[in-house]
Amino acid sequence: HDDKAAYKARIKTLLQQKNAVLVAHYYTDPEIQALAEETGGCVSDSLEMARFGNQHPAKTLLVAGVKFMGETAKILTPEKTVIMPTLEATCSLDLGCPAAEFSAFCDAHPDRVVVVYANTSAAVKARADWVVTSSIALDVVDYLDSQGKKILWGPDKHLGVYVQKQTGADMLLWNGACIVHDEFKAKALIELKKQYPTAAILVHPESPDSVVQLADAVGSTSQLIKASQTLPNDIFIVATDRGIFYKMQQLMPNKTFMEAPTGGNGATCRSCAHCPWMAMNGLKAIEEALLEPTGHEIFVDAQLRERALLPLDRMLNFAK
Ligand code: CIZ
Ligand code: SF4
Repeated sequence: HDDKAAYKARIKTLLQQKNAVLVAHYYTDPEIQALAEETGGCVSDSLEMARFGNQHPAKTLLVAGVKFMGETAKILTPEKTVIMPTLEATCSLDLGCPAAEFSAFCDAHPDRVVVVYANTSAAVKARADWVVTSSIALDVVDYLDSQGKKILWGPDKHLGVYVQKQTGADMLLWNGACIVHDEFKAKALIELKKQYPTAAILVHPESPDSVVQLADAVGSTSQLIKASQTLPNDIFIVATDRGIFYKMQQLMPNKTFMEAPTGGNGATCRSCAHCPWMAMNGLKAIEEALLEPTGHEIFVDAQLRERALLPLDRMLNFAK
C-alpha cells in the first residue's frame, strides 16, 4: 500500500512538471481510474476520452487504455505529445482486422458505406467513411439507413448483429470479436439470474447475441453506468469488463454489482471479464512513460492521419 501511495505521489508531481493529463478508460484498474480523477484527468469511454483530450489544454496526453485510444488522440491532436503506459496494449478487434485485408473486403463491395468501430488501427480508420463507438453506433447506422445506404461493418460481429437487428439496416459484417465479451455465456447467466431473480442484467453489445437477448439494458460503458443509476434494481449482473465496477460502485454505493458468468464454471478462464491489455496500464508503467517518453510515444503517419481524421471528425460532429 505504501509503495502504491509513493508511486501515486511521484506520478502526481510528474504530471504537473510535464504539463500532462491522465486520460483513463473505464476498463483500467480501479487505482488508475482513481488516479485520473484525483489529478484532474478523466475517466470515460473511448468517445469521451477523445473529446476530453481534444479540449484539454495540457501539452501531453497520457492515455491509459489500449493502443487505438492513443492513436485516436494523436489523430485528433497531432500538436500534442501522446504517450501510453505501454504500446503493447492492443485489442483483439484491432488485431483481428488487418488493414490490407479489410481494405480488400471494402474494395470488393464498393456499393457499401464503410463504418468501423473505434477499436481499430489508424490505417483501418483511414479506409472508412465513418468511425463509431458503441455509444453512437445505433444512431449513425440508423441515420445512414434512413439515407438508403447499405453498410459494410467492421470489425466486431456481435456489435454488428446487435446494430443490424435494432436498425434493420442492410449490413455486411467483418468477422471480429472482443476476447473479453465473447466469453459471456447465456446458459450460465440464466442460472445466475434464477439465484438473483430481482437483479437487472446489463450487457455490452460486444457480447454474443444470446447474452444480449437476456439483458434489461444493452449499451456502451457510459450507457450501462447510466442504467445502473436509473433502473430501480438493487442488484446488477454486468456483462462487460469488470473495470466498470469502479465507477458503478462509486456512483451507487448501496447497490450490488456482480460479474456475468464467463466460460465453464468461472474457474477455467484466466482473464475472464477483464481485458488483459487494459490490465497492462499499471502505476509503474505510468511513471516510466512520464519519466522517459521514448518507447511510450504514439506516432501516426501524416498521410494516414489526414485520412483517418475525416471519419473521426464525422463521428464527433454527429455526436454533438
Ligand atoms: O470494449 C471496449 O474497448 C470499449 C467499450 C471501448 C469504448 O468504446 O469505450
Ligand atoms: Fe478490445 Fe475487448 Fe479489450 Fe475492449 S475489452 S480493448 S474490445 S479486447
